[in-house]
Amino acid sequence: MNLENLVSTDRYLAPSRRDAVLSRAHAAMAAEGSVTLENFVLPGALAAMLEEARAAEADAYRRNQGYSAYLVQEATGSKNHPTQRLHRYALSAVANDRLQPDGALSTLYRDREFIRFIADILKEPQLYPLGDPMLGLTLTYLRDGDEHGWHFDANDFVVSLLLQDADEGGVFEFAPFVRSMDEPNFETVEAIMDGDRGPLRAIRARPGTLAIFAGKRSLHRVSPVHGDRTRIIALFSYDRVPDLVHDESVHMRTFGRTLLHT
Ligand SMILES: O=C(O)CCC(=O)C(=O)O
Ligand SMILES: [Fe+2]
Repeated sequence: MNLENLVSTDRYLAPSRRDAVLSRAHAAMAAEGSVTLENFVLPGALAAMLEEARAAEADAYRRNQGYSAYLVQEATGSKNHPTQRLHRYALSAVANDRLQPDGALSTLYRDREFIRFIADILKEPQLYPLGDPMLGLTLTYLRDGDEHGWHFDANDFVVSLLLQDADEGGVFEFAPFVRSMDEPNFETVEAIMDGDRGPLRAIRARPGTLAIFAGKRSLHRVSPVHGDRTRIIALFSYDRVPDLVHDESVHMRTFGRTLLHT
């Protein structure tokens, strides 16, 4: 299995297209912190990925809990402060150690030309797949009534690939660059948490869309899913250094198990 069998190289990666794709991506990243590439994955590969995701679903770890949108060390203020509020995470997740190492998802995640393309979109000199056997490539499932509440990401960026959309809801909503690392802009964040939709953009992606999102500065969520069809998305993590492995506490929180107790 090589990249030509997995993604639309004609549209995105061919030498005649690549430069134009990258300039559009750079403009979108600068304006909104987000790039979406529709029909990135070819229909046959998408079907194979979805089959793999469905096969792993029974093994998914379910969470239904309130979390702060912020990291623990960012907490400040009193009870109703944006850093103290809890937002509902009702979702199930599968780690890459439950997926086939030679399957379509893992093959794409590790493909050098694909990683080079992502690095070029992000203007990063080098990116590497994680050494983490659980958190490099994960799948998230949102069923009827589930949601992925408001948060900022700890990582600078994430690459996602929607495999199946929900009947209703499951929309990715975000406030582009609502904060910087110097200016937390709590007033706007609080207004959004209280229901102000003014600063928000929404992406209702179609399956096969690749999205690259810089989520550290942009508050975001996945709105509640309704209906029989589960929203299934693959999340690819990369880092600037090779072989990154996250702490046990992150494995425990995301999958309810550690590397030693799988
Ligand atoms: O499911 C999505 O579209 C986004 C997921 C997300 O925000 C995250 O995993 O941090
Ligand atoms: Fe996120």
